[in-house]
Amino acid sequence: MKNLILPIGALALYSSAFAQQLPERPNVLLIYADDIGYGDLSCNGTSAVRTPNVERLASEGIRFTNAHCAAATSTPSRYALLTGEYAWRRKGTGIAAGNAAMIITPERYTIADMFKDAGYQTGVVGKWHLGLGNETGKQDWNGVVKPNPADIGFDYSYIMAATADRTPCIFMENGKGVGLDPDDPVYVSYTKNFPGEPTGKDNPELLRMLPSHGHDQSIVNGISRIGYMKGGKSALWKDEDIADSITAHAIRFIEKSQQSKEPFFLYLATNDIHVPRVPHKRFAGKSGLGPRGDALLSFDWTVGQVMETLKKLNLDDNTIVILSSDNGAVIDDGYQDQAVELLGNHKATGVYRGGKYSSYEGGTRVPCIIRWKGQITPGVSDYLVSQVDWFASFASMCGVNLPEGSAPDSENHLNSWMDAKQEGRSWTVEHNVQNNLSITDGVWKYIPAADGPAVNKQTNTELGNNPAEDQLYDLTSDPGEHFNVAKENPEMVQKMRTELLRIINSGLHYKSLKESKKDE
Ligand code: NG6
Ligand code: CA
Repeated sequence: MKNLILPIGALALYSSAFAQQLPERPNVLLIYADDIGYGDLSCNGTSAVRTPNVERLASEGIRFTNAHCAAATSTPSRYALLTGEYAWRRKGTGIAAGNAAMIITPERYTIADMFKDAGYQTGVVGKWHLGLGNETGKQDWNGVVKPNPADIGFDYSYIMAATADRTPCIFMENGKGVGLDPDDPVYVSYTKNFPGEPTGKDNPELLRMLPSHGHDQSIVNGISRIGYMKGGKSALWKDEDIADSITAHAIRFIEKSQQSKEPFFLYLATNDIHVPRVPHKRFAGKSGLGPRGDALLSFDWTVGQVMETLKKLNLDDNTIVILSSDNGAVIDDGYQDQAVELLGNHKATGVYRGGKYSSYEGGTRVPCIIRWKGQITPGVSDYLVSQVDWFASFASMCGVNLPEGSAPDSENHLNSWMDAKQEGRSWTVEHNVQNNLSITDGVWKYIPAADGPAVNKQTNTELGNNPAEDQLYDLTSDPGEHFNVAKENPEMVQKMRTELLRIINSGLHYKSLKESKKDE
């Protein structure tokens, strides 16, 4: 359908060179964590929690030490991953409410469309956070909400509309609420409460975990959320079962895909380790770091389960597994879950400064592993790579010609994904929660002077905003961005500024940042 709109069309042509190398198109399993920081996974060396399944994946593949998501929060990172376009080029791509309209409109050509054009079976399971339906706040959650992931290339979806801390607290399968009883319809509002419904603000006595900031509206499963909802009792998720449910549906998708000869692309977006962190009792209390550490164990379990499934189905050699995260680490993100108190020596962002929301490296430098048994030589890559490039890189692998105007920021770096010795990107733009941009070439990091608070006081995160001066860091000698060397290196500042402006202005759909900020 999109090919009608975009006349050039996507042709699933297989380049003869690649076809020679590969007997079959590989399956692609993308495991996308939520809020897991660079240092949270033990393969990266600074975690107080062992994540052995991820360690094994890393030892069998390439572990990237300089991989970036496109933004320091979820919605814009996911937008960029799926569209191949930096989210700051588009208004309305900031952290989405639970009742937001679908942010990626059906006429956009997405990475899922690309895989479909290559003949893949496509699926998304887990956290969505990219809006659903045509109009914000106007969804009928009791019917089929459209557009949904099926309209942007996913044959199958089993998703949480937004996040675990946002209403509606139900899973949606192919656009429809799962387990809803027609006699108990579900309603959602982000403006006012439904009469008679308790809230975290007014009824803290009903809560089993108190918010630390925000998160004081409707109560579901003894936890208050962002947003209001009522009804839908039979469909409400139990937080402690979310990881099991997501994992089971991911495994089912993989198993079912084997009934067809076509390969699969599965975007498996975990809820772990986003707040509220309420892992299953198998993990509760097991990490010593409280629910945040326990959620890491839960994430690792999910990784183990899907890896076991691949093995059992004899798909190891024919499946590319990628693992990464949507933004950097945050410790207290809104609930009193002891994450701060029990942190100890755990370094969630590794040596990197800032974290989720931030322009500093802790915001977007995330764990990243790719494994393809028999094809990728295990190793470590320190080269700069970005999630925004998965689109063009996999399109190249599949031999799909991208329609003109699609994936404008995505570059084909298939070689650097497949070979730790191959250099990656020249530059990548980092995007913080205030929509402030910075840029790195992997060695230098430039953060232009920009308005915004220095610190997110709620989460205690340094955001990197400094209206008074430019910042320049030498990441080789100072990966923690402690010494601003902008004044000593005016030429480098100028060079990076020029490059950043060139990238901004190269956008096909560029609106000035000021304009997009106004629209947010
Ligand atoms: C913030 C929430 C935070 C989290 C974040 C989105 C408050 C005070 N904080 O607004 O808890 O939900 O949005 O996280 O409400 S993300 O990983 O999905 O981007
Ligand atoms: Ca996130």
